[in-house]
Amino acid sequence: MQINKNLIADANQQQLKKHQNKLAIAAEDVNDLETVLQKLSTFNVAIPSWALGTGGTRFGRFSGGGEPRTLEEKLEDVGLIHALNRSSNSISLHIPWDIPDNAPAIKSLATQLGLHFDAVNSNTFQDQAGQKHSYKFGSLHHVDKAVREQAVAHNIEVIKYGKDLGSKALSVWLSDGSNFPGQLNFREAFQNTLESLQSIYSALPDDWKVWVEYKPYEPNFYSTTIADWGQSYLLASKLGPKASTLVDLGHHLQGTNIEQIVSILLMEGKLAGFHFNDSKYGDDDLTVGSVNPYQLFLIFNELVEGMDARNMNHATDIGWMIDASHNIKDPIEDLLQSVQAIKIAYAQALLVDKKALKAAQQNNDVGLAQEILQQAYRTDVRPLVAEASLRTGGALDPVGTFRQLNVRENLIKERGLNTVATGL
Ligand SMILES: [Mn+2]
Repeated sequence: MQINKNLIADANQQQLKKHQNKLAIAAEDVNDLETVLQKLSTFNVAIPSWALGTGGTRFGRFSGGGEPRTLEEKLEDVGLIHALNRSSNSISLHIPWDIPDNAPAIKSLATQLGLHFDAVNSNTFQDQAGQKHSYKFGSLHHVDKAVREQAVAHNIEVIKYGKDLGSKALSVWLSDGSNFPGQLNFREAFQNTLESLQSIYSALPDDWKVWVEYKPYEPNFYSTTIADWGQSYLLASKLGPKASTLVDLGHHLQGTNIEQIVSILLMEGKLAGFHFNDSKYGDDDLTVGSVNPYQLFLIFNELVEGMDARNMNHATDIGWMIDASHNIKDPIEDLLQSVQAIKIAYAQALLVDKKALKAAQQNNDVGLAQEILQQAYRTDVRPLVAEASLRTGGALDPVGTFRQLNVRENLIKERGLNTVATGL
């Protein structure tokens, strides 16, 4: 299913007058409106293939209707999201959940929908049917070389799938760790992981990157072999220039200052990219901006400041991706909300008066520094985000238009009520 562009234009027309009034008011507070709109127009966030079906927990899964049954239908769903927000022009595949059996056909469908392929993700946290060795006690860090070699071979196979589709990065998240004190020798586990990653690194094409993701706990509850940004950074540094650290917002202990981590990684040129989500307690994978939008803004403030300091292109020099999947919302609506929240935080960060903030910092004017940040955060930038979407052919209100056009009802008609997407 694809959305007829005229339907989006009609929906926009109904809201246009109100939007223009709001934009005129918002524009009064923005110094360089065109630059902000241009940056918002080019900003895209990749959609993970596993977020298009309803997520589950270990207690159960409640599938929604009209879920994509195949990789082709997942691409169609990303196409729907992109048609509505014009900010989701790529998909990140998870192997083996979404193996492209016919790469040229999949690639051509993506092109037709205006999409390309973001990083490919390997999976050595589950055993696959017919696999010789089990990952019960880990993969790249395993005490048995044969298991490590199998996990390395899987990652190299994932690179091959990615090459066929035009991806440029391999994203590695390991669940490797230990559940009980004494189970592991930490140094050996780290060294084994490094050696395995070195084998994968040497198989990377010249123009590829490898992104090393970290996570403090779960599924292992005593130690994780790549537990935090320090361990990821150490691995990425030892591997070489094609390796860097991937930050998933949900992969931190409560209270961690993620914006500071982002700032330092950017300074070192080692921030690969982002997995956006939100959380209240742990790796909750909630809709971006649903629990703590101020933290998201503070992170974007560091991202914009740090990228500008290195003359980086906001839209393309970092991998932006959503990594969320929840079990009670419509997945498309959830993803539309997430991308909107990201664009709102980005727009607010663009509005921060950086010169004034710098001066306040130099003068140790703590109160003024806070005022400057919160001035930007408390600005209603939604008309700016809407205008950027409008100018690129998207909907003024992607979530509202998704509902108004009965997209999910149409998907259910087409695919049926009891469909289940592959993945988590
Ligand atoms: Mn992640």
